[in-house]
Amino acid sequence: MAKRALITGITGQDGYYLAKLLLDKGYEVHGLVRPDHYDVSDRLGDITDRVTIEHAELTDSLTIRVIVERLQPDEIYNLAAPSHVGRSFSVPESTIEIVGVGCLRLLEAVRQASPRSRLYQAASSEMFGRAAVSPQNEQTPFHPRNPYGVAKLAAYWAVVNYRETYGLFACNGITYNHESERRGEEFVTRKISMAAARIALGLQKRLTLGNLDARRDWGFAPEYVEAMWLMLQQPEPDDFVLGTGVTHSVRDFCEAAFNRVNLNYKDFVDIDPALVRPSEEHLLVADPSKAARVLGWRARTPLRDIVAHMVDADLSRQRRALR
Ligand code: NDP
Ligand code: GDR
Repeated sequence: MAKRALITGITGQDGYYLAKLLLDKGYEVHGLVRPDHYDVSDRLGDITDRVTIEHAELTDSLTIRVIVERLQPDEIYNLAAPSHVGRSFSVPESTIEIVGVGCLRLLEAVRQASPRSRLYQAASSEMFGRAAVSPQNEQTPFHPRNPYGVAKLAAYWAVVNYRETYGLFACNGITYNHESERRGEEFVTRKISMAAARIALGLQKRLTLGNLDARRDWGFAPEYVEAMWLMLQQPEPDDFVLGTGVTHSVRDFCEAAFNRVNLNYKDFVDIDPALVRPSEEHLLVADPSKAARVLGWRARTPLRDIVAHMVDADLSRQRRALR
Protein backbone atom coordinates (compact mmCIF):
# COMPACT_ATOMS: atom_id res chain seq x y z
CA MET A 1 0.00 0.00 0.00
CA ALA A 2 1.23 3.51 -0.78
CA LYS A 3 2.67 5.43 2.16
CA ARG A 4 0.72 8.53 3.14
CA ALA A 5 2.37 11.88 3.92
CA LEU A 6 0.96 15.13 5.29
CA ILE A 7 2.94 18.28 4.51
CA THR A 8 2.22 21.60 6.23
CA GLY A 9 3.53 24.57 4.24
CA ILE A 10 3.13 22.64 0.98
CA THR A 11 2.68 25.92 -0.91
CA GLY A 12 6.18 27.10 0.06
CA GLN A 13 9.49 26.49 -1.69
CA ASP A 14 10.36 23.29 0.20
CA GLY A 15 6.75 22.10 0.20
CA TYR A 16 6.75 21.87 -3.59
CA TYR A 17 10.06 20.01 -3.86
CA LEU A 18 9.19 17.65 -1.02
CA ALA A 19 5.74 16.87 -2.42
CA LYS A 20 7.30 16.15 -5.81
CA LEU A 21 9.93 13.88 -4.27
CA LEU A 22 7.32 11.93 -2.30
CA LEU A 23 4.96 11.63 -5.29
CA ASP A 24 7.86 10.27 -7.36
CA LYS A 25 8.43 7.69 -4.61
CA GLY A 26 4.78 6.60 -4.86
CA TYR A 27 3.44 8.35 -1.74
CA GLU A 28 -0.11 9.60 -1.35
CA VAL A 29 0.50 13.26 -0.53
CA HIS A 30 -1.78 15.56 1.48
CA GLY A 31 -1.02 19.23 2.02
CA LEU A 32 -2.24 21.24 4.99
CA VAL A 33 -3.09 24.73 3.75
CA ARG A 34 -4.60 27.71 5.53
CA PRO A 35 -8.29 28.13 4.66
CA ASP A 36 -7.81 31.55 3.07
CA HIS A 37 -5.28 30.12 0.57
CA TYR A 38 -7.79 28.54 -1.79
CA ASP A 39 -6.11 28.46 -5.18
CA VAL A 40 -2.87 26.56 -4.66
CA SER A 41 -2.25 25.92 -8.36
CA ASP A 42 -0.04 29.02 -8.69
CA ARG A 43 2.31 27.47 -6.12
CA LEU A 44 1.98 23.76 -6.88
CA GLY A 45 1.93 24.04 -10.69
CA ASP A 46 2.36 20.65 -12.36
CA ILE A 47 1.64 18.65 -9.19
CA THR A 48 -1.59 20.46 -8.21
CA ASP A 49 -3.86 17.60 -9.26
CA ARG A 50 -1.67 14.94 -7.66
CA VAL A 51 -1.97 16.18 -4.06
CA THR A 52 -4.98 16.38 -1.75
CA ILE A 53 -5.46 19.68 0.03
CA GLU A 54 -6.66 19.77 3.65
CA HIS A 55 -7.65 23.13 5.11
CA ALA A 56 -6.76 24.19 8.66
CA GLU A 57 -5.20 27.12 10.47
CA LEU A 58 -2.16 26.15 12.51
CA THR A 59 -3.93 27.86 15.42
CA ASP A 60 -6.83 25.39 15.20
CA SER A 61 -5.93 22.39 17.39
CA LEU A 62 -9.28 20.69 16.91
CA THR A 63 -9.21 20.67 13.10
CA ILE A 64 -5.55 19.63 13.04
CA ARG A 65 -6.35 16.73 15.31
CA VAL A 66 -9.36 15.67 13.22
CA ILE A 67 -7.24 15.68 10.04
CA VAL A 68 -4.35 13.77 11.61
CA GLU A 69 -6.76 11.23 13.11
CA ARG A 70 -8.55 10.71 9.80
CA LEU A 71 -5.40 10.41 7.68
CA GLN A 72 -3.17 8.43 10.07
CA PRO A 73 -0.20 9.64 8.00
CA ASP A 74 2.94 7.53 7.91
CA GLU A 75 4.94 10.75 7.78
CA ILE A 76 4.21 14.37 8.68
CA TYR A 77 6.49 17.18 7.53
CA ASN A 78 5.93 20.45 9.39
CA LEU A 79 7.23 23.10 6.99
CA ALA A 80 4.63 25.86 7.55
CA ALA A 81 6.00 29.09 8.99
CA PRO A 82 6.10 32.82 8.45
CA SER A 83 9.70 32.22 7.41
CA HIS A 84 11.11 35.74 6.91
CA VAL A 85 13.55 36.47 9.73
CA GLY A 86 13.56 40.26 9.28
CA ARG A 87 9.77 40.50 9.38
CA SER A 88 9.56 38.48 12.60
CA PHE A 89 10.82 41.53 14.51
CA SER A 90 7.54 43.31 13.74
CA VAL A 91 5.25 40.31 14.41
CA PRO A 92 6.93 38.44 17.28
CA GLU A 93 3.77 37.14 18.94
CA SER A 94 2.16 35.60 15.86
CA THR A 95 5.54 34.12 14.89
CA ILE A 96 5.72 32.22 18.19
CA GLU A 97 2.05 31.31 17.87
CA ILE A 98 2.39 29.72 14.41
CA VAL A 99 5.91 28.33 14.59
CA GLY A 100 6.23 27.34 18.25
CA VAL A 101 2.71 26.53 19.40
CA GLY A 102 1.78 25.32 15.89
CA CYS A 103 4.39 22.58 16.13
CA LEU A 104 3.19 21.69 19.62
CA ARG A 105 -0.38 21.35 18.32
CA LEU A 106 0.78 18.91 15.63
CA LEU A 107 2.77 16.88 18.16
CA GLU A 108 -0.26 16.70 20.46
CA ALA A 109 -2.46 15.57 17.57
CA VAL A 110 0.06 12.83 16.77
CA ARG A 111 0.37 11.77 20.41
CA GLN A 112 -3.39 11.60 20.91
CA ALA A 113 -4.64 10.38 17.57
CA SER A 114 -1.87 8.87 15.42
CA PRO A 115 1.13 7.91 17.56
CA ARG A 116 2.76 5.86 14.81
CA SER A 117 3.13 8.89 12.51
CA ARG A 118 6.71 10.04 12.06
CA LEU A 119 7.21 13.80 12.24
CA TYR A 120 9.82 16.07 10.66
CA GLN A 121 10.15 19.60 12.06
CA ALA A 122 11.74 22.30 9.89
CA ALA A 123 14.17 23.76 12.41
CA SER A 124 16.66 26.48 11.46
CA SER A 125 20.26 27.60 11.79
CA GLU A 126 18.74 30.82 13.18
CA MET A 127 18.38 28.90 16.47
CA PHE A 128 22.19 29.11 16.83
CA GLY A 129 22.11 32.90 16.41
CA ARG A 130 25.08 34.28 18.35
CA ALA A 131 26.85 30.95 18.05
CA ALA A 132 29.72 30.34 20.45
CA VAL A 133 31.53 28.16 17.90
CA SER A 134 31.73 27.91 14.17
CA PRO A 135 30.88 25.72 12.33
CA GLN A 136 27.82 24.51 14.27
CA ASN A 137 26.85 20.89 14.81
CA GLU A 138 24.10 19.08 16.73
CA GLN A 139 25.87 19.75 20.06
CA THR A 140 26.36 23.51 19.60
CA PRO A 141 24.47 25.58 22.23
CA PHE A 142 21.60 27.70 20.94
CA HIS A 143 21.38 31.49 21.28
CA PRO A 144 18.67 32.81 18.93
CA ARG A 145 18.78 36.53 18.14
CA ASN A 146 15.36 37.21 16.63
CA PRO A 147 11.72 36.25 17.28
CA TYR A 148 11.81 33.73 14.43
CA GLY A 149 14.80 31.93 15.98
CA VAL A 150 13.15 31.94 19.40
CA ALA A 151 9.99 30.44 17.92
CA LYS A 152 11.91 27.75 16.02
CA LEU A 153 13.75 26.90 19.23
CA ALA A 154 10.45 26.44 21.09
CA ALA A 155 9.35 24.03 18.36
CA TYR A 156 12.73 22.27 18.46
CA TRP A 157 12.44 21.57 22.20
CA ALA A 158 8.81 20.49 21.85
CA VAL A 159 9.97 17.87 19.31
CA VAL A 160 12.79 16.66 21.59
CA ASN A 161 10.40 16.47 24.54
CA TYR A 162 7.69 14.53 22.73
CA ARG A 163 10.36 12.14 21.49
CA GLU A 164 11.86 11.62 24.96
CA THR A 165 8.65 11.71 27.00
CA TYR A 166 6.15 9.93 24.76
CA GLY A 167 8.45 7.95 22.46
CA LEU A 168 7.21 9.69 19.30
CA PHE A 169 9.31 9.37 16.14
CA ALA A 170 9.92 13.12 15.86
CA CYS A 171 13.01 14.77 14.35
CA ASN A 172 14.46 18.24 13.85
CA GLY A 173 16.22 19.09 10.59
CA ILE A 174 18.37 22.12 11.46
CA THR A 175 18.71 23.52 7.97
CA TYR A 176 20.84 26.40 6.79
CA ASN A 177 19.69 28.62 3.90
CA HIS A 178 18.60 26.72 0.82
CA GLU A 179 17.50 28.39 -2.37
CA SER A 180 15.96 27.74 -5.79
CA GLU A 181 13.89 29.36 -8.49
CA ARG A 182 10.91 28.81 -6.11
CA ARG A 183 12.41 30.91 -3.33
CA GLY A 184 10.11 33.74 -2.20
CA GLU A 185 10.99 37.11 -3.73
CA GLU A 186 11.38 38.67 -0.26
CA PHE A 187 14.54 36.62 0.38
CA VAL A 188 17.83 38.10 -0.70
CA THR A 189 18.90 35.48 -3.26
CA ARG A 190 15.68 35.60 -5.24
CA LYS A 191 15.49 39.38 -4.91
CA ILE A 192 18.92 39.52 -6.55
CA SER A 193 18.33 36.89 -9.25
CA MET A 194 15.06 38.54 -10.22
CA ALA A 195 16.65 42.01 -10.31
CA ALA A 196 19.61 40.81 -12.40
CA ALA A 197 17.18 39.26 -14.91
CA ARG A 198 14.90 42.31 -15.02
CA ILE A 199 17.75 44.81 -15.30
CA ALA A 200 19.29 42.76 -18.13
CA LEU A 201 15.95 42.92 -19.97
CA GLY A 202 15.52 46.66 -19.35
CA LEU A 203 12.53 46.13 -17.02
CA GLN A 204 14.13 47.51 -13.86
CA LYS A 205 16.81 50.13 -13.21
CA ARG A 206 18.17 49.63 -9.68
CA LEU A 207 18.34 47.07 -6.86
CA THR A 208 18.19 48.15 -3.20
CA LEU A 209 19.74 45.86 -0.60
CA GLY A 210 20.76 45.87 3.08
CA ASN A 211 23.99 44.39 4.42
CA LEU A 212 26.15 43.21 1.49
CA ASP A 213 28.74 41.72 3.84
CA ALA A 214 26.31 39.34 5.56
CA ARG A 215 27.44 35.75 4.97
CA ARG A 216 25.26 32.71 4.56
CA ASP A 217 25.69 28.95 4.09
CA TRP A 218 23.62 28.62 0.88
CA GLY A 219 22.58 25.26 -0.58
CA PHE A 220 20.15 24.00 -3.23
CA ALA A 221 16.61 23.37 -1.94
CA PRO A 222 15.77 20.17 -3.92
CA GLU A 223 18.68 18.45 -2.16
CA TYR A 224 17.51 19.46 1.32
CA VAL A 225 14.11 17.78 0.95
CA GLU A 226 15.95 14.52 0.23
CA ALA A 227 17.56 14.83 3.67
CA MET A 228 14.14 15.46 5.27
CA TRP A 229 12.84 12.23 3.79
CA LEU A 230 15.98 10.27 4.71
CA MET A 231 15.65 11.40 8.34
CA LEU A 232 12.22 9.76 8.58
CA GLN A 233 13.49 6.47 7.09
CA GLN A 234 16.05 5.85 9.86
CA PRO A 235 15.60 3.16 12.52
CA GLU A 236 15.66 5.79 15.31
CA PRO A 237 14.47 9.41 15.41
CA ASP A 238 17.25 11.99 15.67
CA ASP A 239 18.17 15.61 14.88
CA PHE A 240 20.51 16.65 12.06
CA VAL A 241 22.33 19.78 10.94
CA LEU A 242 21.88 20.22 7.17
CA GLY A 243 24.04 22.66 5.24
CA THR A 244 27.00 22.93 2.88
CA GLY A 245 29.75 23.91 5.34
CA VAL A 246 30.75 26.86 3.12
CA THR A 247 29.69 30.52 3.36
CA HIS A 248 29.49 33.32 0.81
CA SER A 249 28.53 36.96 1.20
CA VAL A 250 25.49 38.72 -0.23
CA ARG A 251 28.05 40.66 -2.29
CA ASP A 252 29.41 37.36 -3.75
CA PHE A 253 25.87 36.37 -4.70
CA CYS A 254 25.27 39.75 -6.38
CA GLU A 255 28.51 39.56 -8.28
CA ALA A 256 27.74 36.06 -9.60
CA ALA A 257 24.13 36.91 -10.51
CA PHE A 258 25.00 40.08 -12.45
CA ASN A 259 27.97 38.35 -14.10
CA ARG A 260 25.53 35.74 -15.37
CA VAL A 261 23.85 38.48 -17.44
CA ASN A 262 27.19 40.16 -18.30
CA LEU A 263 26.69 43.13 -15.98
CA ASN A 264 28.59 44.54 -13.00
CA TYR A 265 26.48 44.67 -9.81
CA LYS A 266 28.35 47.80 -8.66
CA ASP A 267 26.60 49.77 -11.42
CA PHE A 268 23.11 48.88 -10.15
CA VAL A 269 23.03 48.20 -6.39
CA ASP A 270 22.01 50.80 -3.77
CA ILE A 271 22.19 50.30 -0.01
CA ASP A 272 19.26 51.14 2.27
CA PRO A 273 20.19 51.09 5.99
CA ALA A 274 16.52 50.31 6.76
CA LEU A 275 17.10 46.85 5.25
CA VAL A 276 19.94 46.12 7.69
CA ARG A 277 18.60 43.98 10.55
CA PRO A 278 18.62 45.06 14.21
CA SER A 279 20.79 42.06 15.11
CA GLU A 280 22.72 39.99 12.64
CA GLU A 281 25.14 37.12 13.03
CA HIS A 282 28.08 36.43 10.79
CA LEU A 283 29.34 33.06 11.95
CA LEU A 284 26.53 30.74 10.89
CA VAL A 285 27.99 27.84 8.95
CA ALA A 286 27.06 24.16 9.14
CA ASP A 287 29.11 21.18 10.16
CA PRO A 288 26.99 18.62 8.27
CA SER A 289 29.26 15.65 9.06
CA LYS A 290 26.64 13.73 11.06
CA ALA A 291 24.19 13.89 8.15
CA ALA A 292 26.93 12.61 5.84
CA ARG A 293 27.87 9.80 8.20
CA VAL A 294 24.38 8.62 9.24
CA LEU A 295 22.16 9.59 6.31
CA GLY A 296 24.74 9.47 3.53
CA TRP A 297 23.52 12.98 2.60
CA ARG A 298 25.64 15.82 1.24
CA ALA A 299 24.82 19.18 -0.31
CA ARG A 300 26.09 18.81 -3.87
CA THR A 301 25.39 21.96 -5.86
CA PRO A 302 27.96 24.80 -5.58
CA LEU A 303 26.73 28.36 -5.23
CA ARG A 304 27.70 29.42 -8.76
CA ASP A 305 25.38 26.71 -10.15
CA ILE A 306 22.55 27.74 -7.83
CA VAL A 307 22.96 31.35 -8.96
CA ALA A 308 22.97 30.32 -12.62
CA HIS A 309 19.84 28.18 -12.13
CA MET A 310 17.98 31.04 -10.41
CA VAL A 311 18.99 33.82 -12.82
CA ASP A 312 18.24 31.67 -15.88
CA ALA A 313 14.82 30.74 -14.49
CA ASP A 314 14.01 34.39 -13.80
CA LEU A 315 15.17 35.42 -17.27
CA SER A 316 12.85 32.82 -18.84
CA ARG A 317 9.95 33.87 -16.64
CA GLN A 318 10.41 37.55 -17.43
CA ARG A 319 10.75 36.87 -21.15
CA ARG A 320 7.53 34.82 -21.10
CA ALA A 321 5.74 37.68 -19.33
CA LEU A 322 6.90 40.09 -22.06
CA ARG A 323 5.41 38.04 -24.88
P1 NDP B 1 8.35 29.42 2.50
O1 NDP B 1 8.31 30.77 3.11
O2 NDP B 1 8.62 29.29 1.05
O3 NDP B 1 6.97 28.67 2.77
C1 NDP B 1 6.31 28.83 3.98
C2 NDP B 1 5.04 28.01 4.01
O4 NDP B 1 4.42 28.24 5.29
C3 NDP B 1 4.02 28.39 2.94
O5 NDP B 1 3.34 27.23 2.54
C4 NDP B 1 3.06 29.31 3.70
O6 NDP B 1 1.73 29.26 3.23
C5 NDP B 1 3.09 28.68 5.08
N1 NDP B 1 2.70 29.66 6.09
C6 NDP B 1 3.24 30.88 6.30
N2 NDP B 1 2.60 31.50 7.30
C7 NDP B 1 1.62 30.67 7.72
C8 NDP B 1 0.60 30.75 8.69
N3 NDP B 1 0.46 31.83 9.44
N4 NDP B 1 -0.23 29.70 8.84
C9 NDP B 1 -0.09 28.60 8.07
N5 NDP B 1 0.83 28.47 7.12
C10 NDP B 1 1.69 29.48 6.94
O7 NDP B 1 9.41 28.57 3.36
P2 NDP B 1 10.46 27.47 2.84
O8 NDP B 1 9.76 26.50 2.00
O9 NDP B 1 11.67 28.16 2.36
O10 NDP B 1 10.87 26.81 4.24
C11 NDP B 1 10.14 25.70 4.77
C12 NDP B 1 10.34 25.66 6.27
O11 NDP B 1 11.72 25.51 6.55
C13 NDP B 1 9.89 26.91 7.02
O12 NDP B 1 9.37 26.49 8.25
C14 NDP B 1 11.17 27.68 7.24
O13 NDP B 1 11.08 28.48 8.40
C15 NDP B 1 12.16 26.54 7.41
N6 NDP B 1 13.51 26.86 7.01
C16 NDP B 1 13.76 27.25 5.73
C17 NDP B 1 15.04 27.49 5.32
C18 NDP B 1 15.34 27.94 3.93
O14 NDP B 1 16.48 28.36 3.70
N7 NDP B 1 14.42 27.85 2.99
C19 NDP B 1 16.18 27.30 6.24
C20 NDP B 1 15.79 26.92 7.58
C21 NDP B 1 14.50 26.67 7.93
P3 NDP B 1 1.11 30.39 2.26
O15 NDP B 1 1.54 29.98 0.87
O16 NDP B 1 -0.35 30.26 2.46
O17 NDP B 1 1.68 31.70 2.68
P1 GDR C 1 17.68 34.57 6.16
O1 GDR C 1 17.45 34.86 4.59
O2 GDR C 1 17.37 35.74 6.99
O3 GDR C 1 19.06 34.01 6.30
O4 GDR C 1 16.57 33.49 6.46
P2 GDR C 1 17.36 36.22 3.76
O5 GDR C 1 17.53 35.82 2.35
O6 GDR C 1 16.16 37.02 4.11
O7 GDR C 1 18.63 37.04 4.26
C1 GDR C 1 19.95 36.57 4.03
C2 GDR C 1 20.93 37.67 4.38
O8 GDR C 1 20.86 38.70 3.40
C3 GDR C 1 20.87 39.95 4.07
N1 GDR C 1 20.25 40.96 3.20
C4 GDR C 1 18.97 40.97 2.83
N2 GDR C 1 17.95 40.12 3.08
C5 GDR C 1 16.75 40.38 2.52
N3 GDR C 1 15.73 39.53 2.73
N4 GDR C 1 16.54 41.49 1.71
C6 GDR C 1 17.53 42.37 1.44
O9 GDR C 1 17.33 43.34 0.72
C7 GDR C 1 18.81 42.10 2.02
N5 GDR C 1 20.02 42.72 1.94
C8 GDR C 1 20.87 42.02 2.67
C9 GDR C 1 20.10 39.70 5.35
O10 GDR C 1 20.37 40.70 6.31
C10 GDR C 1 20.67 38.33 5.73
O11 GDR C 1 21.90 38.50 6.38
C11 GDR C 1 16.39 32.35 5.64
C12 GDR C 1 14.91 31.94 5.77
O12 GDR C 1 14.65 30.93 4.83
C13 GDR C 1 14.63 31.43 7.17
O13 GDR C 1 13.31 30.90 7.20
C14 GDR C 1 15.64 30.34 7.51
O14 GDR C 1 15.41 29.85 8.81
C15 GDR C 1 17.05 30.87 7.39
O15 GDR C 1 17.25 31.30 6.04
C16 GDR C 1 18.09 29.79 7.70
